[in-house]
Amino acid sequence: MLEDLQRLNRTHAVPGALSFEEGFGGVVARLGSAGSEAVVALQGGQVLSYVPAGSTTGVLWLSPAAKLGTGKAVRGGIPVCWPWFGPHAEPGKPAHGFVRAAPWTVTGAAASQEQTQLTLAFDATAVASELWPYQAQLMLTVAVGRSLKVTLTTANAGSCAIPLTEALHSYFAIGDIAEIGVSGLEARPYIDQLDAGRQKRQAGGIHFSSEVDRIYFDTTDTVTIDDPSLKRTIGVAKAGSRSTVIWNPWIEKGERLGDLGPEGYRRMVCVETCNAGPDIVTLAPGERHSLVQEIFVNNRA
Ligand code: TA6
Repeated sequence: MLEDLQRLNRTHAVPGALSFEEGFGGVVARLGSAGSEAVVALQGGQVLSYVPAGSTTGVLWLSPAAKLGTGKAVRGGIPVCWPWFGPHAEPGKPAHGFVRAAPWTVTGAAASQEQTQLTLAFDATAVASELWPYQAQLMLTVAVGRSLKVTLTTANAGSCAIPLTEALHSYFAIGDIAEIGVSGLEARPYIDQLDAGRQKRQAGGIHFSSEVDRIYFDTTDTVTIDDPSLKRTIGVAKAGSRSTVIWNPWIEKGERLGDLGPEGYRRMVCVETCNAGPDIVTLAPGERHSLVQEIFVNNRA
């Protein structure tokens, strides 16, 4: 690992803006700009933390059991779900695709007055055909500054059209799930994953008193988390996305997952920028598509 770190810092480090270090048992990039800071794991291209300037509390929730190199995705931060969202119809294929626990490569870094940017890549041109019979190049750009902007770009490098579902599966840190409200999806249709996939329509804002697992579709809306106990709102804007998933496991599933920590379900909510459910992206040969999530935080006095 030391050699990797030395090579990465020699090749891509930007003094005062980007460096590579050991973290959570693996290699992570630490990037900052104007008082904001993010940590990104090379495993999975996964943003693990984001602390905006002026905040003391991180915006992203991370499991207390977070550890890289276990062969499993780290719970928390922003897992990359690609090239399919959720469970796969074929047995043996991993839920949420096959890149969120895989090694990614650093391909670029840049720093300006306004932001610091890191680019990672995953070569999906030689995946075992029984797992995924297509060819693509995947790029992830993380830009930290006044906001955190994550862009996942898929380029079809093969000769067949690629059907794609995907997500930036973001876990947000909150004071108490029972006190927050999520707005921006009023009157939108959604698939209720906890009610046999029945299609329903959102009435008013979203509040939590049990497990919630919903794919809102046909929506390009910005979603806002209002957190009275942490005295802040978190805005989740997006582009290249027609679906948003809202998820909290609540008590029973939270305990079953086993890596949320004591009462962990109370401290997190997922607002996921996706193309999922009926919102399938079909990428023609040579075509590229970007899924973008931008996170803003407003702290109240
Ligand atoms: O995005 C919500 C969801 O699909 C839930 O159904 C739950 O499975 C969650 O993702 C976490 O999935 P994971 O495979 O990371 O445990």
